[in-house]
Formats: sequence, structure tokens, C-alpha cells
Amino acid sequence: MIRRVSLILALSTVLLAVCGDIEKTAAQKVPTRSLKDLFKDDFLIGTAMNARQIEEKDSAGNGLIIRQFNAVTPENVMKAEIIHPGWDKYNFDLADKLVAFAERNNIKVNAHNLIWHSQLPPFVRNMKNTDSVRQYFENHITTLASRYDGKVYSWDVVNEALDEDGSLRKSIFLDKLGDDYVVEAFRLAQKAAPHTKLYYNDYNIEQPKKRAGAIALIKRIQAAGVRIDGIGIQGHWRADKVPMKDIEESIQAFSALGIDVMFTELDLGVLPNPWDHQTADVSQTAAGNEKMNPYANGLPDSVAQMQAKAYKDLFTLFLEYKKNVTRISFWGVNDGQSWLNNWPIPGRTNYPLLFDRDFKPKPAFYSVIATAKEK
Ligand code: 9MR
Repeated sequence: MIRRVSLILALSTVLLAVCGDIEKTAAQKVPTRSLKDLFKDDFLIGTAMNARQIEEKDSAGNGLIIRQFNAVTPENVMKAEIIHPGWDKYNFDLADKLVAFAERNNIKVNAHNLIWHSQLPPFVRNMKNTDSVRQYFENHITTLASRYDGKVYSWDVVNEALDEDGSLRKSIFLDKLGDDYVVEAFRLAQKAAPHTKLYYNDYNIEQPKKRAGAIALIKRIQAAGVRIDGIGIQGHWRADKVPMKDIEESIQAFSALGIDVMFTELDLGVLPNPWDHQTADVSQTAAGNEKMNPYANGLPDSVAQMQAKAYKDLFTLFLEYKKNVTRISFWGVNDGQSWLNNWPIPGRTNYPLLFDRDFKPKPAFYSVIATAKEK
């Protein structure tokens, strides 16, 4: 009898020890500190939210958002194609849900976006008549900007209006409304949303030629006496090729214009690039093969460490310019939810963010928080 009891006791001790270890491992993997707290005196820390998260159907994702971030950008639900599918038809449902979620959790919303050549609803894409385009442009901006004024913190008023050489990109807006359309978009937004910050957002604007185009565009808006509060550098870079010097020069050049600088769609992909140029143009796609998807079975530690170092260098730079840099937003919550799994080659396994597919912090998370001063 005594022997049986001691056997049971011994077994329970072993069991307890094992469980304890499991608990300890799990605890080690759950971040105890949050990005938003660690950087609270420096800049806002944001993430893009997908539709499931906006509907609060992704409990792990929603929990992580509330814990780690104090700014959110809707990844898709406020794009024209979704929110304004017909001349008189608006779908405000998910945008309203996003605003309610953010308010409840003390999170700022950056609304994305008012004017973009891409993801336009078919009724706009096929418009031939200049007056109709002008009417759509005015209705769209005025309706959305006024509805969410005071409810969202900021708007990406115009998204991706520039080409790589710094000239205005060919689009239905440039074609029908002429090259003052960006100024006009900000003028309409300013009128409809006096309590909302107004931003220009684009990728590759850290590159010298495109940067010069962005500077000219901002000066043009300012010269017209129209308000622009900030510029978003999207930050879709490759982890092994982050253009640090261009980024630093851009922070300096844009803040010299008296506006806020933000990094609005940050992700550092680790997969091979099918081209020799970097872009975030969703219309450019390529075919894949196994060589182009080398980490389908997991991220090698060496690559995770390389990415962690790239994130560390970036955040060190952001902190150096914390007077000018007001928000850093990641483009997605975890690696599995990133658009980079399907672009430019569909069906790959990419690892661009701070949290892995199980929402666990990666080495990149720890290297980022290590740059923050303990508060
Ligand atoms: O991440 C977004 C993806 O889910 C959409 O399919 C795509 C097209 O709407 O847009 C992606 O987000 C883009 C953002 O709105 C603007 N900058 C580039 C982003 C990545 O393509």
C-alpha cells in the first residue's frame, strides 16, 4: 500500500514537473511586454486589420491587437471597391465595426484610403465621362471623410499617385481631372474632415527619384493653402535589402516640409524576388516554382536572425528620429495573414512580421523591443 502511494506520489511529481515546464515554455513564448507600452513616448505602433479581425472572429488575433497595438489600419474594408460599390451604394458596415472596436480598445484608426487608382469599383473603372468622374471623386471623398470625421484619427487621402520616376502615375483621375487632382482631393478632405489628420501614402518614396516627386507633390498642396499633415512611407522591403540610407534621408527631407513622417505598411519579406527591382504594385505578379518558395516547411534560424537584425536597425533609426516619426504600422498581425504569402507569386510561405503563424513572438519581436528604453 505504502509502496503504491509513494509510486503515485513520484509519478505526480514527474507529471507536475513536466507540466510546469510546458507552462514555462508557453510563458516564455507569450510576450510579457507590449510594443505599444514600450514605445508609448516615441511613436504609435499599428497593425493592419483584416475583415475577420474587424468582425472580431479571430480571437487570438484580436487579443494580440488589443495587447500590442494602439493604432490600426483597415487592410481592405475601406477601399473604394468595397465601401462604395455603386453610384449611390455604400457598405459602411465593416468600417463602422472597425471604428467601434478601436474606440472600445482605445486604439487610433488610420482610414485607408480615399483616392487610389487600384481596387476601384467597376462602375468607376469603366467611366468615360469627365463630369461623372469628377462627381464620383467629390461624392466619394465628401461622404466618407465627413462620416468618419472625429471617429477616425487620420485618412490616407491619396494612395500611390506617383510613378517610380517621381511623375504622376497614369490613372483615371490624372486622365480625367488633370494634374491638380491630388491637391483637390486634399481640399475636399480638409473641408469634410476638419478634425482628422490628412496624409499622403506611397511605397518606394524613400527612393531618391520618387522621393523628389513626393516632395514636389507636398509642396504643391502646401502652396495651394491646403492642409496636409503627414506622409506615409509604406515600408514593404526585403529583410536583406532594407535601404537604410534612403530611409534616413527621406525622414530628414519629409520632416523639413513641416509634416509628420510615418512608416505605414511595414513588412520585411524573406523570400526571393522574381525581379531585380522592389515594388509593392499589386498589379505586377509572377509565376512560381519550388526554388522561389524555399521555406515552405519553416523559417531557418539563420534567416530569422538576419530579419531580427534588420528590424533592430530600422527601429534604432526610427528612435533616433522619434521627434519626426509619429507612427510605425505593420502590414498584418501574423506571418500567416500577410499579403506577401500571395504576392508577387501566389501560394508561397513568407515570414515578414514580428509574430509567427501561431501568434508567437519571433526573434524579430525581441530585437525590436530590445531597442526600446525600459519605462
Ligand atoms: O494587403 C492588401 C491585400 O489584401 C489586397 O489584396 C491588396 C489589393 O487591395 O492590397 C493590399 O494592401 C496594399 C495597400 O492597400 C496599399 N499598399 C500596398 C499594399 C500591399 O499590396
